[in-house]
Order: sequence, then C-alpha cells, then structure tokens
Amino acid sequence: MSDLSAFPITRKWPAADPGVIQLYAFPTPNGVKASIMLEETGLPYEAHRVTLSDADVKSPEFLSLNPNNKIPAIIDPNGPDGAPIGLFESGAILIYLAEKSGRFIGTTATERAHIIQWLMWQMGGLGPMLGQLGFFYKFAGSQIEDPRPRDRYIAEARRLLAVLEQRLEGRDWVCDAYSIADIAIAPWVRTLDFYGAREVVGWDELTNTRAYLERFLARPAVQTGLNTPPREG
Ligand SMILES: N[C@@H](CCC(=O)N[C@@H](CS)C(=O)NCC(=O)O)C(=O)O
Repeated sequence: MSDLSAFPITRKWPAADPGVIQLYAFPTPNGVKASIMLEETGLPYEAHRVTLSDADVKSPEFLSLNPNNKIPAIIDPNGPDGAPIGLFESGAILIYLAEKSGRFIGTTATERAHIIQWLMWQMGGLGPMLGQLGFFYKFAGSQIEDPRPRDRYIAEARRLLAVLEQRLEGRDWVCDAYSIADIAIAPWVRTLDFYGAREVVGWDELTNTRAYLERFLARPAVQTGLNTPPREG
C-alpha cells in the first residue's frame, strides 16, 4: 500500500487510491495535456479538480507540490527507484509519463529529439503567446484602449500558427507519429475558438492546422481527457 502522507496536498485533495498516479488539474489547455496523456497511455490515475481560484492554486497544500501555483501537477507513487515523486510543469509531466510508459516520444534518438524540440516550441512560444492573446483579446486586457499589446499578440499568434501550418504540410502529426508534441500543441490550437480569436488569426487559411485539430479531437482518449477532471461537480 502506497503512503502519500508526506505530500501535504493529499490533505486537501485526499487520494481514494494512493497506489495510482494523482493528477491535480483543471480542464484548461495546460491541464488537459496531462489528462490526455494519462488517457492515451492507459496508466491508472485519479483526477482531482484544482480550480484556478486562489483558494485552490494558492493554498498551502497546493503550493507544497507546485510553488509556482499553476496546474497541472502530479504525484506518482511509483516513481523512479520505486519512491514517490511529485512533478509540476506540463512539459515535464509529459516527458515523464512518456518515459514511464515508453509511448509517444518516438522510437529513435532522432525522433525523440525532434519531439522534444516541438514540445519546447509549444512550452516557450505557442502556449505563452496564445495565453497573452486570450488575455488581451477576450479577457480583462480587452478593455485596454492602447491597441499595441493586442496587436502584438495577434501578430505573434499568426506568426506561430504559420510555422505550425507549414510544418503540417504533408503530415498528420507534428513529428513522424502522434506524440507528446501533439498532446501539448493541439489543445492550445483548440483554445482559439474559446477566445473567439479564430478570425483574427486567419483560421480559414490554416487548412493543415484545421485538419490536424479535427484529427486530434477525434481520438477517444482526447475526448475523455478534455473533460478530466470535470469543470463542475
Ligand atoms: N508553464 C506551466 C503553465 C501552467 C498554467 O499556466 N496553468 C494555468 C492554467 S492554464 C494556471 O494554473 N493558472 C492559475 C494561476 O495563474 O493562478 C505549465 O505548462 O504547466
């Protein structure tokens, strides 16, 4: 029987089954990367809803696992060397789960390097820039009269999406096969719809990207992962 009592987060979000991976998340573009990966690999896990409110992400219990107060985070009771391990940062979680399961990270060193390259492109570029686009286009920043921040993030989103569009020419997935790079990238592409920002980034011209998103959303593991943990309840 695994003992997770050394992790204070389990006091606020108790583990029903401490022997399986504990996921702390909310169904945002970063949160669903972890849940989709867990669904794709079939690794047993238990999902805990951690909302983006300060009462959750800034609680001492959550901060004990992620001092950066952001979802997703996980605890694997059967980490390397058999000891439990806690992890935050969605990219790190994807690499960890890929290595643990031996899936979605390529089969050669070259494939693996390219998959990590595109994962980092999402972590350092597409995610942060689309996140800022959402803030300045849909959320509180849309009230700001100065058009420069909004224009800057629209232009940056268009530039990054053009990179993706070109990469997808003649390909189903960003690398040779479906991988953690897709699990990181596609949820952010999907979020353009939620932001009401498709038109402003020239969505209609992004033929490859639109087909890519459809392929991704057709996967059963993606459909489950997108609603895990549920938003309400
Ligand atoms: N680089 C982090 C970003 C995570 C992130 O931005 N999470 C957001 C939700 S998508 C969050 O938890 N926000 C809560 C807050 O900022 O208080 C990752 O990829 O895990």
